[in-house]
Amino acid sequence: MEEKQRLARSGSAELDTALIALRDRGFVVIESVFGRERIAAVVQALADIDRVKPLKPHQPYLPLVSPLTDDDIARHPRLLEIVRAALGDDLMVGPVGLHRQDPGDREQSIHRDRRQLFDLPFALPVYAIVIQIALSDFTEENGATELWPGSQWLPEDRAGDRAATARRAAALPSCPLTMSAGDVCLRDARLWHRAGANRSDEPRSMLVVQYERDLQQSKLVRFRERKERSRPQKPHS
Ligand SMILES: O=C(O)CCC(=O)C(=O)O
Repeated sequence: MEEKQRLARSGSAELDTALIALRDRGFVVIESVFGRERIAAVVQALADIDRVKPLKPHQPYLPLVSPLTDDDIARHPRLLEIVRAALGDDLMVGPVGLHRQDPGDREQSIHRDRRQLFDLPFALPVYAIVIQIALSDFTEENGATELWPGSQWLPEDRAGDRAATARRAAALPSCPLTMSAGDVCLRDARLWHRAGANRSDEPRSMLVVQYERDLQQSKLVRFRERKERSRPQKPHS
């Protein structure tokens, strides 16, 4: 109901479409968020960092240097509008990271970045969103991420049982996340996905940023308030 109200209020066709796709398929692609020059500046910055200290293909924390720390990367207004509409305003943002599939890299195992919050027979709304900023074109040949649309709603396998996830995923349709450099994918962090095998001779790279509802903090604050109210008053001596 809350989400329907948000959709009705938003008044922007792009926002409405994005929220519906994020809810139903678990991901949405926004095209051409970044122009060629902006992507080239990011790629150059990564090459400069790499010369000083070689970057790992999966590097969750990149150094805090411009343009990686610039407002448009982790807090782009078009992306933030969607993230806020889906997660609310009480947000936490993670570091900017790098995911690279190098030539010859095999596909990953199918996984979720975040688990369902509870072991219940139904799923709760999205609580974390992963933003993938394509630094190169994503093709089936160079290892585009493979996604299982709708899998964000599926119950959990036992912790870490990726073989069980693979068996279930084999019976369900998947699609390659093909996109151009400068496009951005926002996906529910519970969506099943994996990096594809890179059969090309060029690396396939993206920046990754994660947003999530600040669930932990709001719980602690409410608990503290309740405790303080019920604490018995000490008699004055
Ligand atoms: O590189 C990709 O396409 C996905 C990477 C990923 O899912 C991961 O490393 O957790």
